[in-house]
Parts: sequence; structure tokens; C-alpha cells
Amino acid sequence: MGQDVQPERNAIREHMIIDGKPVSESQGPTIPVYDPATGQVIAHQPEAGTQGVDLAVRAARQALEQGEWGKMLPAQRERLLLRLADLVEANADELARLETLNNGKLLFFSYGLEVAASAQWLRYMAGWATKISGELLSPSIAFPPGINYHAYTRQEPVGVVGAIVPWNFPLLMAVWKIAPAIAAGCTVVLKPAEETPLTAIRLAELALEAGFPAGVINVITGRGESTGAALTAHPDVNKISFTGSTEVGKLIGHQAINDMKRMSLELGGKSPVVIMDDCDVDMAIQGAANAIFFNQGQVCTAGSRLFVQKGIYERVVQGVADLASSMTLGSGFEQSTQIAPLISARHQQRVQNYIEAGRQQGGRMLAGEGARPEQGYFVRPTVFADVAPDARIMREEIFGPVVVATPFDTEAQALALANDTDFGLGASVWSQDLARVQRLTAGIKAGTVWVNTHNMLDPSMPFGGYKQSGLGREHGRAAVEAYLETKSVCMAYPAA
Ligand code: TXE
Repeated sequence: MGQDVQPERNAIREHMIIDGKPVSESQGPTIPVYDPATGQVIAHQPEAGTQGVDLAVRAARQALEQGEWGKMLPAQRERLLLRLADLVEANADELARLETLNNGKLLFFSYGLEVAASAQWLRYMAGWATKISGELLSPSIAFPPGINYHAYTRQEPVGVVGAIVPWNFPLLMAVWKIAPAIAAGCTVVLKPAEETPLTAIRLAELALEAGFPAGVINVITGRGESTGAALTAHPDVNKISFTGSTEVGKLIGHQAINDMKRMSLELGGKSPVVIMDDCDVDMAIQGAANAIFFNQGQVCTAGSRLFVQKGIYERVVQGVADLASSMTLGSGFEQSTQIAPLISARHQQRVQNYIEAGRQQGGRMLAGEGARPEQGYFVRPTVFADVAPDARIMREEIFGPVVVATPFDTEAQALALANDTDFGLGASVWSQDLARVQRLTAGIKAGTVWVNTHNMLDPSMPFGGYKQSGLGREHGRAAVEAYLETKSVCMAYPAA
């Protein structure tokens, strides 16, 4: 096929970006990257390993302390982020198509979320660069007698940031880490997931085009247990910002504490969708289906547990199941597709194992049987009703298009069910009764509670987890603060 037909193929880079330059040396075997819709290999990426990590961290340190970056005014950082946002938009076709090729997701979402939302996040965070400020303090100690103090705080960049991101929103997650870190004045070494490195590498190239000095934004590729672990353990990394599984998050957390690195961890979820009998039922059915099937359920806030009040339970679960059964599976490039492939053969198997476990543990399967495309990593949207509270599919994060439903009688029961989980990332409440909404939003232990919607994110809204869903918050002012250190400055002067 010609260049014009597949611009995404021309955007594939089989190298990393370290210190502003392409680097292809692989420490060990390269990593095959697949098209999830066909299972074909589309690229081979180098494994950065300890040497590549060290090269990138040195470049980031040098850029921070010896180059022009550390001396730049906040307004210059703002301008660079704004230019990068413009370039992301100018290259929307290429980036969106590259994301769909590499991740498999619907092209509609590659445009609307990966590209358009990335530009929005970059612009929002650009604004923060010029709004970072310390405080003037009021010391009340005057000792020794005759001495007074003038004190204030400075907000300083935390330093070199190691960012490790997953494969479900590859470009957007890279931006979620890079944009606030850059606004704060840090430099970054980003490791995308081994499954989806391609758009992050293009982002690093666009950053150079925007005028970011070499070494400020480095993107290295490699496996988690080798390159990811080496980045986490590197002594010259000041902060680790991680999004991924709770299991790996804990490993990273232990290492970070050991070195006293700063850390932000955005981990797994098992988010409840709580539907009360006074809701707009049709809207709630559509909302519950979107909450779990969006991005094939590969969303950390996926509405994977559905709790419905008894009077409307059958209608709602059957409605969600009917929507599930009607969905068209296919390539993310096809306009008619509603369910695209999952990320990998391994993940497809993992999700299918959960579906099997659900069958065996006695869930009533209302949707999920039926044909799948012959090639590619597809799983049919699946609905289980009447699932017991201790079933594996009720407790563990499946990260696929699989929802489990349970009825409840009272508001108190709904709250108990919603909170009966180790996770606490997101939740939604569907009701028109303001008092109920107030009580439920206050009672649910989750970092975000949506009302009559689900999965809506915005750069202004702090995002993160209660319980085992993580530590710290991304987005909003909180995201920028997570990349800053506070320094108190105290000056003595004679009282008279
Ligand atoms: O995640 P991993 P995986 C959950 C979801 C999914 C499961 C497994 O349930 O099914 O995790 O997915 C890097 N040191 N989520 O295996 O392993 C890895 O290279 C340092 C939820 O893909 O956590 C990748 O860049 N880094 C989640 C990133 O961590 C390591 C999104 C995520 O990979 C590492 C993804 C190590 N020892 C999965 N091991 C969400 N919250 O959105 C791996 N990595």
C-alpha cells in the first residue's frame, strides 16, 4: 500500500530517543510489537537495559542541571508545552492511526482521546508552569533575643522523573506524566509498555521539533522486569511515576521507599456502578454498558461491578446484555466496529480464563457467547448476573469487557457492596434523587465518584486511588505539586 493510505506505517520508529538522538542499541533480544487486530509483528524495539537507562538518566540529569532547561523561565516552559500541543494536533492523523495500529483501539477514540485529550492536557498543564508559587510565612520565634526571621517557601522541581506507563492509553498516559513534570521544571525518562511504545516515541520526536532541549524528554523502550526495574532502581532518579498493575506498583513502591524516591502510583481498580430504582433507566443501561465496554474494558476505572436495585434489576442487566450481544467486533480502523481487539494474545487468554472461572463459579451468563473474528485478540462483551460476592470475577481486576451484576435492596446494602473491594479508583451512582446521591457519593471509598455518567476525566479533576488503587493524585493542581519539592528559606535580621 502507498504512503498516503497508511501514514501510520511511516510513523513507526524502531529506536528510542535519548538526549535528543535516536538510539537503537539493544541490550539483549529486541521486543516484537504486534498489531492486535491481526497478530502480525509491526516493529521491533530495542531493550534499553541498565546501559540504556543509565544513558537516559544521565542525559536527563545533565539537561536539568547543566543545560538551558534549568535556567528557563516558567513562561518558556509554558510556551514549549503549548507548541507541543499544537504539533500533536497537527500530526493527529498519523498519531491516531499509529495508536490504532499498535493498541488496536477504535480510531474514533484514538482521535478523540489519545490525540485530542493529549493536546488538552498539555495546554492545561502549560498554564500551571507560570502559577507555581511558594508561601510567605510568619515565624513567631524570635530567638536569640533581638533577632527576627523572614521566611518563605520555594517550590522546586523534584528532579529527574522516571515515568512508567501501561498499554491501555499509550499516548495519553505518556502525556499525563510528562506534562505536569515539565510544567514543574523536571526532566523525564519515560518507559512506555513493551506492547505500545510507538506513539510515545513520536511524542518525544515532536517535543524536539517543538524546541525542547535535548535530554529533557527521553523515551526508552524495554521490558518491565529489566528496563522498568532498572529505571526504578537507578540512584539518580528522584521520582517514579507509575501507572499499571497493583502487583508491579507494590514492587516499585518498595524500591522507591528503599531509595527514598518520591512516587506516584496509579494502579488497578474494580469500580462499582450503582443503579438506584429512581434513575433514568434507559440512560443507566447505556451508561453501564459504556462504563465496562469502552476501550474493551481495558480501563483502570472500568465499571466492572454492576449493582442494581431489585425492582429494576432484571430490566437493567438484560438491557446491558442485549447491548453487549448486539456489538460488532472488528478492527479499530473499521467504522462499524464497536468492540476492538484486546492488547495481546496473553491478555486475551487471561480474560478468557476469567470468563471460564465465572462460568464455573455459577454466574448466570447473559451475554458473551458467539462468533469472534478469526484472527486478532478478540473477546466478546460478556455479562454475568447474580455473581456471589466472593467469586474471583467479582473480586479481581479482569481488565476486559466483562461485567458482573448483583441485585440489592437498600441504599445501605448498595454502599456495602460497592465498598466490598480492595480497590478504590472510580465509581458511579445512577439516581435522580439528590439526597441519595449525596449520601452515596460521600460513602463510596473511591478517588472519583461520577453521578449519572462514568469514566469522564478532565485535566482539572484530581484522579487517583483509595486503598490498593494507588498513592497520590494526577491531574489538576495536585499533579503539578506531585513533581515539586518544598524548600523553606529562613533569613535572620536584627530586630532593630
Ligand atoms: O501490567 P504491568 P500488565 C492491570 C490489569 C492487567 C494487569 C497486567 O489488570 O490485566 O495489570 O497488565 C512495567 N518494574 N493493569 O502486565 O506489568 C511494564 O513494562 C518496573 C491496570 O501489562 O503492571 C509496563 O510499562 N516496571 C493498569 C507497566 O509496568 C515494570 C494498566 C505496566 O505493566 C515492572 C495496566 C517492574 N518489575 C495493567 N514490571 C491501570 N491501572 O490502568 C512491569 N513493568
